[in-house]
Amino acid sequence: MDRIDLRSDTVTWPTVEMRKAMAEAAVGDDVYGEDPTVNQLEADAARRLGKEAALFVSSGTMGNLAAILAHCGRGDEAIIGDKSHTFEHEVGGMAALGGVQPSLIPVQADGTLPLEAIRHAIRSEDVHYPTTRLIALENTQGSVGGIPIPKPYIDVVGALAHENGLLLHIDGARLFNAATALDCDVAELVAAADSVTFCLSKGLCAPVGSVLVGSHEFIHRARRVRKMLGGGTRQAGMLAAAGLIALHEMTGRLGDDHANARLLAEGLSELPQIDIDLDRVQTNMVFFSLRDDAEISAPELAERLKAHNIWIMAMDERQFRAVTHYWIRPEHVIEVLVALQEELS
Ligand code: TLP
Repeated sequence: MDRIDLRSDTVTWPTVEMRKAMAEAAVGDDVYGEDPTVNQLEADAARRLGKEAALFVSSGTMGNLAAILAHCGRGDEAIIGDKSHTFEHEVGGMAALGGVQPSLIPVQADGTLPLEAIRHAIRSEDVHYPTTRLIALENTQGSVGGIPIPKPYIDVVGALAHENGLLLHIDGARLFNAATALDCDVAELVAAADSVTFCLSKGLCAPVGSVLVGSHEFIHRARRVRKMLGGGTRQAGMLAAAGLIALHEMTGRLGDDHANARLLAEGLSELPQIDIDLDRVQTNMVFFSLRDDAEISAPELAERLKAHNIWIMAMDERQFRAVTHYWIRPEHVIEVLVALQEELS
């Protein structure tokens, strides 16, 4: 990449191997189910996540939306975190396009939704009430710092869902980061879920795409929703070819990104103008803020860093988010720390 870009892991460029695989990909018409590379990606992704079937979609947003629309009908309710990406950053798609009402539960600092609050939110049968249909979790939970949600909690939420005739969806945009941090097999991690979305295009470096997994019957319905959303693509094998490399070769190296996030976090903790909670740095995200006495705002500092070829996200007047990924090496982290020290002194 041509800059040190820590704004997100979505900024990653495809690797050289991906570009080559894309150029050489075997293709067909995927709406007819005839693209061999897409079919391989879907089969491999389903197997890897321990589910029956998978659907290649153009984004994490589309995967979550297709899942919600395939699980829920209009007027149904989905129990979901108030700081979840699906609720906050997906343009209200579940309500706008699915007529699905979110029932919001506060996301805790550890990324979980309190079990008692979930229990309380499940509607009983009453002529006045909407029908609760779905519980949705996010793993890693981005808004609280990319915190991985462990299997025992997911299993309990899955059991709670199923005992009450509900379904469990996981927005696993960074699911492989969670599995890496928890040192847990990814299929075991999501065993309790009825559907899972994971992104190929974040830390895994593919240029486009996410995968939605679940039962054969669910994926059949989700495929129809994807078509309705205009997401039925033709020679998508060009994209799936990069996705296959993402799935098979890039998932194993995410620990490097986590180590770089830790390196950055520890360096930041030495800077007197910065506040950071090191315990919250568990995957590839580093949230930190300027102390009250720092004489510069976060957006101003982010702007100044561009002169050092460093891009970082100011979340508000004081807070930043930095996300490590394949294109960030330890020497880049050192460059960032030196530039910050220079700008803050
Ligand atoms: N997140 C992006 C932005 O949209 C905020 C980022 O830079 O982190 N689920 C989660 C947990 C996500 O973080 C994202 C993207 C999505 C879903 C949506 O994925 P895309 O961008 O592929 O639609």
